[in-house]
Amino acid sequence: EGVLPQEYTALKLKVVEWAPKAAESLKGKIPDGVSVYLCPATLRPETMYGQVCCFVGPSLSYGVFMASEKEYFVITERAARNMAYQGIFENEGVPEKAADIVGSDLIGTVVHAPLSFHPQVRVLPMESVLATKGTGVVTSVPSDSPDDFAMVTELAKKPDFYGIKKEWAELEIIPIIQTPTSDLLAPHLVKKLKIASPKDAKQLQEAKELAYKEGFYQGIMKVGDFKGEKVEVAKPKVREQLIQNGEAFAYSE
Ligand code: A2H
Repeated sequence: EGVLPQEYTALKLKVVEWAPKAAESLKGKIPDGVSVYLCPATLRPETMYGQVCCFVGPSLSYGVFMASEKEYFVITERAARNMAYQGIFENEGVPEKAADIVGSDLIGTVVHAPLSFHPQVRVLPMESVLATKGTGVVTSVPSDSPDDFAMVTELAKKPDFYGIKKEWAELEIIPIIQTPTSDLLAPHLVKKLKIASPKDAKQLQEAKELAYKEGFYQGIMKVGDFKGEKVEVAKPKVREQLIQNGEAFAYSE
């Protein structure tokens, strides 16, 4: 972990339909009229137009925490403690947990992804999601994140192995940011560095650094309300818009 706090944008992906296992395990634990959200932490709010799915660690433990009377968040216990400390929850003190749920039971759940060209996306597995970072939930933007592109490619290749439907991992990847190299920077870099799977950690790290630098310093928005503006300029504006709309909140660690 670095010395400076990381300022994330935590997105609110509202659950539209629980996967059967999640529905079973949560039965009777969520009061009627409550909206439940998966809350991925991101450093790239300006890419949210390109969300195609939402990753959880299949073997990670999550809780369903009460943010307010009407809104519950699916996040790790660790993130819930941090959020409580940061005053994100309505109640003070120890966060109230309505239920426990393992990541694998969430796979297949349909969520609403704010700003995305694909308003409804599925929860899918990613082994490399860390319990020790962010909320343990990661929204997937394969156009601009090499990790995300490598993972959705892997999921579409072996849907049976991962216990998912192939089409859940095959939503169209739409260009969001134009850079001097490409308007689909992550797929471009994954191919160029010959990354064959999410296990190619070393090349993925390199791709991630290249994509982040080029996207941030040389990227131009191709879509959305800030189309034509530099990423550097658009990033805080998209973030503010999401927060104003109640679709995201500031989270740091
Ligand atoms: B980013 P940093 Cl388009 N485990 O969001 C693994 N990865 C996690 C995580 C966890 N528990 N929590 C967050 N992340 C990912 C978008 C994105 C991201 C794009 C491009 C690059 C990128 C869409 N996924 O991150 O270690 C989240 O993915 C590359 C740095 O705190 C989050 O932002 O610097 C980023 O890692 C936070 O990484």
